[in-house]
Amino acid sequence: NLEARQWFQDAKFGMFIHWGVYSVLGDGEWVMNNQHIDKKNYEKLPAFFNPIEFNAAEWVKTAKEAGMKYITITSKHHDGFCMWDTKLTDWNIVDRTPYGKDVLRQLADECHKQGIKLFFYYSQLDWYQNNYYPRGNTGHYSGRPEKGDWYAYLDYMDDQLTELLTNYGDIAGIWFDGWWDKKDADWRLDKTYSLIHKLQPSCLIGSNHHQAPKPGEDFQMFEKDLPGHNTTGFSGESEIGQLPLETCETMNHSWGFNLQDNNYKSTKDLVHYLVKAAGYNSNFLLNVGPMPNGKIQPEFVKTLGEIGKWMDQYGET
Ligand code: FUL
Repeated sequence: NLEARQWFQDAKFGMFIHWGVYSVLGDGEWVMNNQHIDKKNYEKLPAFFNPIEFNAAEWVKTAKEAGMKYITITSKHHDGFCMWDTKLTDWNIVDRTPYGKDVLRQLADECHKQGIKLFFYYSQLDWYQNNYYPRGNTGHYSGRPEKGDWYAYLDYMDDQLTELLTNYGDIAGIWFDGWWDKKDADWRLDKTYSLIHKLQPSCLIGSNHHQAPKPGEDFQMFEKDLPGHNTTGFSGESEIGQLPLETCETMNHSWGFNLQDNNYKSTKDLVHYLVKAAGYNSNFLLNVGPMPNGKIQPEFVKTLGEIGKWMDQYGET
């Protein structure tokens, strides 16, 4: 959808949100894999996830005041835990946590109310579902059985995307991640992508597969690098295509909440990056990893406020 791509092309600045039951441990969103936690032990985590201080209106306000035009939030990260009221698994926030509420619903309602666009990050890689089999390069400590039905997993994914694109109003895009875990698998991307465009024609599709754009995609992203650069080692195969561009970056060194990561980038550095990204004709998706209580940490809120002041003065509206 050309109009949607044009909007994205001009959006410039967005807020990335990594939030899930992993936030409880304060050790990033890869903690299940990095600490070799199996499913049985990881299943204890949702009981501790009770973000009673979560206030969607506040998050949206923080993003808008920073000059951001869209929000991209993890609906499901690699741990497979679903942050919405999915009917396809009980491995979700409503069925497993004391909080018991659908946070994507609250955020979607608030985004529509305050007039900011919402994207869903969706991890194709899944360390929880047994049908994510054969396994790829990660998730080998999960204690899952050595069997599973790959096409049943792909159906599960399509059915979840159908929920996300049916029950939450207009969704500006799906931000896929995790394809790289199994580069040689039959991901059936054509089927999934056309399903998305059928459900919501203006929903943009992007994938963090670190390659040239694939058919059906609407924008191209670069992880922690400006388009055409490869300081991280992720982007060696990321040939720049013809689509609108986006680069994502963290405010410290972590995506998910990390208790000990105090390596905060300065307001000046982040503004520089935003301007540089714009010079590459690319949007800048700047990440926050909210805490398990539902708040965005004060260090981030402060910096975002300062960026907002700069945007008020020098940014386009
Ligand atoms: C990566 C993921 O593995 C990270 O956890 C994070 O979500 C980042 C934005 O993309 O590929």
